Amino acid sequence: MAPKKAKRRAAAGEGSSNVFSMFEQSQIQEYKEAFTIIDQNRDGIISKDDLRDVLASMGQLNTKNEELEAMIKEASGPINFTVFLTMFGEKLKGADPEDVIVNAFKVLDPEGTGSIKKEFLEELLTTQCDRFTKDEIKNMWQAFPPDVADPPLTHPGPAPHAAPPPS
Ligand SMILES: [Ca+2]
Repeated sequence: MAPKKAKRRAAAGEGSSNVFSMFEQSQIQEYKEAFTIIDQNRDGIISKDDLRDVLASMGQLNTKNEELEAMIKEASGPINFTVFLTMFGEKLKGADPEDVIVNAFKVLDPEGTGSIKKEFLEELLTTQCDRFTKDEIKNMWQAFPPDVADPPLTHPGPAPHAAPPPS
């Protein structure tokens, strides 16, 4: 972690310090949907309990407390939507993206198998809160094609295609 970097970011962001200005409206909508899925009790804050409930609702009942805490500790305070978006914004700017991606990955891979099943992700997205429609799922896989090999989605380390998004 690099608190100094975060401060510099805030200073450099003069005039564009609003995190919402970093994203397209459509991206914000997508993050909002993800946030709503994770915020199980709909109080506008993602807590450890929310994460645990998301996983429990998928039948993953044995997520370690430390793993949940590691996720929550990514933020400096309560994770409301703005903080959630800021976390993604900072990652997109290149600050510690690997750690965050790996941590997010671990939440979706609680057994530490090193892969996320396409079916698991689909089930999560279509059964929770603001459910994805079949079309939305289709669009998602078009945007982020799952590996056709088994296991479908893996984290082998920095991926060659992990280029920064065009700005
Ligand atoms: Ca909540």
